[in-house]
Amino acid sequence: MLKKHLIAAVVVALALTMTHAANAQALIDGQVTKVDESAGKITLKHGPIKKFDMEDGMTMVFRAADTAMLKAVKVGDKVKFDADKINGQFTVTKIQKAN
Ligand SMILES: [Cu+2]
Repeated sequence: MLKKHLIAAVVVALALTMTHAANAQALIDGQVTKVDESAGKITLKHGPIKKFDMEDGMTMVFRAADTAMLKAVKVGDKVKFDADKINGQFTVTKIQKAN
């Protein structure tokens, strides 16, 4: 009984750790080159994004999932971000300043 619980706890802890690591790895390196708050868009120079078949880095415009994101960053900031294709548009779903 006790052993069973212990194993369950270890499995949960391991799963949480793996989820956390996967999330951290999913973030893409980028640098802000333009912010257009009124249009809800941000231009990012980014590294490779495998899920979009972008093997090389490039500079491109993304829609911001939430305009509040655009207030948190400024031109020149190095960032880590995540993006998804939403309604056919590349959309930043998460962005944070890189250290
Ligand atoms: Cu791109």
